[in-house]
Amino acid sequence: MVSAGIHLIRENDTGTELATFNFNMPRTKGLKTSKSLVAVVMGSKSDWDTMRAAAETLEKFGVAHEAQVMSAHRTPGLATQFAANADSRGVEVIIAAAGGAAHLAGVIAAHTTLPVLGVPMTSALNGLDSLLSTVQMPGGIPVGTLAIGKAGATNAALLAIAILANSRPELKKKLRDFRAEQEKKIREAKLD
Ligand code: RP5
Repeated sequence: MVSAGIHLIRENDTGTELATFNFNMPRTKGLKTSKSLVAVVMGSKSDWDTMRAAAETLEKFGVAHEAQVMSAHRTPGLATQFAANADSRGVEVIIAAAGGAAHLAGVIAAHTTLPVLGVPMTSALNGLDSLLSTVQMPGGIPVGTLAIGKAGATNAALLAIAILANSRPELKKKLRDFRAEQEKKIREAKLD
């Protein structure tokens, strides 16, 4: 039996902290719902510097989310239990980040039919090992794999938002507005 606690990384006035909460009472961000629609998980607290880009993007769009540390290798029971319960808790998309022999996204995907978006972390091999470990899933259990590092973290959140936006017109509008603003900045970019 796995402990009922989960580890959460959360932001407060004094910075980032790692805390443990009851598994059935996830901390959420975003005001639209008390449930997390997106769960961001990562293999180590050392991944948070990169993965906070995913949380910040979800925050910007007002999407309720949670962030937790769990490892396919170091806490296999926790990862399995988390994945098996995510759907019934109301989570709709899982973002899973890991580095090195990066099995977390694949293990999570093995235990849920929710869409799982994998983000390879930079590593001793510049993230190439993480990328291949995450992306090369044998046919049958998909992991949608994003770019290595911060770009992947940001895009994983944007892709999660795009998935949620299919059934949420207000979110689709925010996504279109975001794209329009991004395009405007690039069109107006001035070089020295
Ligand atoms: C992976 O090993 C983690 O996802 C992290 O990217 C990497 C290194 O972890 P630490 O040794 O920093 O905890 O499981």
